Amino acid sequence: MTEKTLLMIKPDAVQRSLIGRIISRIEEKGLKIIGLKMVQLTEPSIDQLYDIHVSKSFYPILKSFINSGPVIAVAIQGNNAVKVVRKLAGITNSPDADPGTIRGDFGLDLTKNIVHASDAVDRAQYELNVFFEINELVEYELINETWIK
Ligand code: 3AN
Repeated sequence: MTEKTLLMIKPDAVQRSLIGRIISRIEEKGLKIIGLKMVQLTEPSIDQLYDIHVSKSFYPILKSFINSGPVIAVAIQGNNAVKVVRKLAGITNSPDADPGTIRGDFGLDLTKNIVHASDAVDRAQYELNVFFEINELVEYELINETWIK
């Protein structure tokens, strides 16, 4: 089923010049990028993005890390996009993430774990709304779409 999801490239990956390599993995998989922007998130928007974590003990560290520099928001569409992008990202704790995944290949830390990926369709919609106006998500066809699904 076609879904939309959000991948956020975190400040560590931006500073380490990994933006292009991470976006390439999305494109290579056959997923479609329907929105893309660099943002320095405000503190209220970090709280909005991570509303389910604001009361957790690790939240101050997470918030300060996300606030430490710009991030890239990537809006993605494709078959089972939520699950597929989570698999491409790898599991949360980078040292445990499998080689071949973004975190497994590029990360060594739990907080500085390179990317965030939405974990459900409704959550993706919520998180996309943190970054994008509805009219900033672009409807278009890729010429190779019929070869992918
Ligand atoms: P994911 O991004 O894989 O869905 P979540 O939503 O459980 O992971 O956690 C959001 C972010 O919070 C993680 N990407 C990680 O940076 C941070 N985080 C999660 N658990 C911890 C923890 N126990 N200690 C420090 N940071 C954490």
